[in-house]
Amino acid sequence: MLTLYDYLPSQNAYKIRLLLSHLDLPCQQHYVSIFEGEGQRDAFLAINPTGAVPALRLEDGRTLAESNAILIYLAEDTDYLPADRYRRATVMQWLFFEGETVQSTVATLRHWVMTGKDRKRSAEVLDGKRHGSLKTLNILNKELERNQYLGGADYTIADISVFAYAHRADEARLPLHEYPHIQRWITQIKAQSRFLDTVYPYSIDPHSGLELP
Ligand SMILES: N[C@@H](CCC(=O)N[C@@H](CS)C(=O)NCC(=O)O)C(=O)O
Repeated sequence: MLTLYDYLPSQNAYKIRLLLSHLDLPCQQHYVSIFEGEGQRDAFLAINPTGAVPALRLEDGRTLAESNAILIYLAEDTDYLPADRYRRATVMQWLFFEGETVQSTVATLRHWVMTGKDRKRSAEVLDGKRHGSLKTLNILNKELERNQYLGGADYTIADISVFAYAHRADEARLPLHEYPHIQRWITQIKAQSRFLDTVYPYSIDPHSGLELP
């Protein structure tokens, strides 16, 4: 069976849980207490050299890290990753956007706000993150005005990836309600078969107020 190295409040890990749910694939979970430094121990660094979740252990023992790489692996030969060369590249386009832009803006700001770390950051740093987050939401809103889903007419792992943090942007004190096309897209994703609605707040982990090691 597959093993997901997981931390429940992680929306990067939620991406994998959501795809596994759509695919109805069984998987065992191994929880990693990232704020207590468990990710930095040798045993986990052997699985993911960055020390971050999610990571996946395949049935044959090989391991894989980076949420978007795991999505690509699991989605191969399914409707969630198109075979067509151009359409596949547009899925990658949005996966790279997610990894580079969504994670460093909306996801980071949400983490800080939800764990109280925003109070330890300077106004200048917070303003920068907020500005970057609003720019990210604007890009997504415009794209979703043009297209039903990211890059086209079909729901793919590009949507799963970006959805993970984008649909929780209000938890970063961002005005998600001001983006009508993102709202429409969220509603459509929530209506997908075997959608997984369970999201965990950082507050379930008493250690989440610590800075990551
Ligand atoms: N780019 C990575 C980011 C993973 C990441 O930042 N994971 C967080 C939880 S959401 C983590 O485990 N952080 C612990 C650390 O970086 O030490 C991905 O997409 O998987």
